[in-house]
Amino acid sequence: MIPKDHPRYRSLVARERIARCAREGIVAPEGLAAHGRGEAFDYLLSEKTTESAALAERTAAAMLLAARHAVISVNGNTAALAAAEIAALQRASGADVEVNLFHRTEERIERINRLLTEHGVRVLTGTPERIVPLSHDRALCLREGIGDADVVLVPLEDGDRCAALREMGKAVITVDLNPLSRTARTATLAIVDEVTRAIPAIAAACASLEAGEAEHLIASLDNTYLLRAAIDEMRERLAHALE
Ligand code: PTJ
Repeated sequence: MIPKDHPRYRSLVARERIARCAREGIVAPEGLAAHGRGEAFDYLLSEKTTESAALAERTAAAMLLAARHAVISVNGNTAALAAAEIAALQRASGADVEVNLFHRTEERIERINRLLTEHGVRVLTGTPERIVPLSHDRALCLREGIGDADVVLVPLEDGDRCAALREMGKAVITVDLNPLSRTARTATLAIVDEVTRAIPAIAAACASLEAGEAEHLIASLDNTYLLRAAIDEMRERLAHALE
């Protein structure tokens, strides 16, 4: 039992959840390493949503709402940390949700589908096909889901699939605490924020975008500017770390 007044309460709760979901076969063992990398970068952001991340989150909401067909692609780490938040974002944005895994097994797909459903997500299911131009199993997706989408939100992604989805002409939004990752640099829009802060912020923005704001956000989207801003925030934090 983690005491509520522990200074690292939120982080310890997230760790506990990721570890439990790894034992239950929802999170891949490799997902534990990915989580640790995320934690390190979050430290450099003081574990807070920056101004540039908040702008990216509003832009993501605009893109999801303007899409012909938006799909949220969920992996093991995202399901473990943010199942309820994904359900709320689905309600706010009308996006479809599909499970897509790097370390794919049918058993993990089923477990993640079940966890998401228990939290109120309507998960697309069907027969996956090799549609994304990749040599590994991330090529597998649903023709009527990611296959048909024009906008795909891929939190905690690996760079390969992000690039392949872009090659297919899709707009890709990612949530990745590492602004240097291939995913962040290849995405149409990278949100450098922790997934449990980012997903609710996108959902809140879906409900609060004002008339004309969505068009403006989409027209002025500049991913390189957003990544530079995130790196600047981290550099500032390091420069003043011991003051
Ligand atoms: O469930 P699977 O089989 O699809 O596998 C999922 C993982 C995460 C193992 C797989 O996609 C993977 O290997 O991802 P990478 O290449 O390690 O990339 C994950 C990125 O997410 C890294 O850049 C991390 O910094 C970042 N990250 C980790 N935890 C969080 C995060 N970003 C936001 N919020 C987090 N909680």
